Amino acid sequence: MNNWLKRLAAGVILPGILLLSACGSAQNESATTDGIQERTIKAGIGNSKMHPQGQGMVKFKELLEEKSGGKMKVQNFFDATLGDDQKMTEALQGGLQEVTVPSTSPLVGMIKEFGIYDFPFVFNNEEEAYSVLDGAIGKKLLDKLPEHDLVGLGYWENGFRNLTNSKHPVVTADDFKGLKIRTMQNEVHLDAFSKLGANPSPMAFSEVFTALETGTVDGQENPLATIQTQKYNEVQDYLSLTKHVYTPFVFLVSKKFWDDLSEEEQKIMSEAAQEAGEYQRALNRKENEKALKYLKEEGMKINEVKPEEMAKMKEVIQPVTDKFAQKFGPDLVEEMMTEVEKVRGN
Ligand code: KDG
Repeated sequence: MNNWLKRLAAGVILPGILLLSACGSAQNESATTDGIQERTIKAGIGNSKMHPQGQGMVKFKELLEEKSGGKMKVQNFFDATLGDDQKMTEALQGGLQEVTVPSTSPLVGMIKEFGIYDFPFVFNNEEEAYSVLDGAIGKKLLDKLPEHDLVGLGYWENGFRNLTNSKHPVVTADDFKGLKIRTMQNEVHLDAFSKLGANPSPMAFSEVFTALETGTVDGQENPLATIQTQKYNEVQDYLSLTKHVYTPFVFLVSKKFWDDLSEEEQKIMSEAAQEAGEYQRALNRKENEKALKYLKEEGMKINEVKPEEMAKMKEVIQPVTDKFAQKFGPDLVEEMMTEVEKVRGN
């Protein structure tokens, strides 16, 4: 090849080849991740990475990164490093954070109807809760989120809550009397524990361990996996399996962020939240069983609560439930109870 031809090859043909191959790879990419942009999602929760909720977030990250061909990246923050449930929810509303998965309970000040999930002793098992959460009622409440600058992609599981304390086993309704108990920031929980004769004190999740350690409160209530991962057993002797209420988590996305996503991005984000949620719920059920065994081995004094004693506790609390049913919407409560009865086959 003479010099002229060599120069032509280097100056025209080679860049041409490079350009063509660059187009080719751009086309390949757009064939798989069309309409997906590079994005970084800040996601925060109060629980630790080891908690089933933390593991659910790890799964969500994996799934979204895979579905977006690595373009949508998730940065997970655990242990309330971005703040507690309420603070992170406000950060989503302001567009400062993209995802959080709080308990529904602290959101009741914003959407009062979420309070129906806080009624004690409504669900007997997870299946009953799922039928309400994953059905028409759950959706109706998620549909209220956008008017608060939030989008809900479904419910994950916090689970059945049990009481721990440093004073004595809680076997009967009377045993609550005089106990200083930390509750979530939720009016149903506050009134229910007051009705049982306890002294409830609302507090953000990240403050609970210190409050138990310093004796500011005598006890708290949470699902078993949380009691284990937060190491409450180190500062609490008694664990009573009261299973007094089932708390859902709700997967929240900032609406400001959501509205900026393409349809395809919204679709894969919904799918990732849903699939990670199924994984999280299954893991949660398994880990709660393991946690019970662990807490026993660690020396907590654990007691079951007989069904007739639970029924008595429910009876004491009933005026609270009735009062809030009026506030949250009697028809909605009725609809929830009908759904539960249907699952029970009644
Ligand atoms: O990550 C979730 C926690 O922030 C919180 O919702 C846990 O149930 C909880 C509590 O007691 O505050």
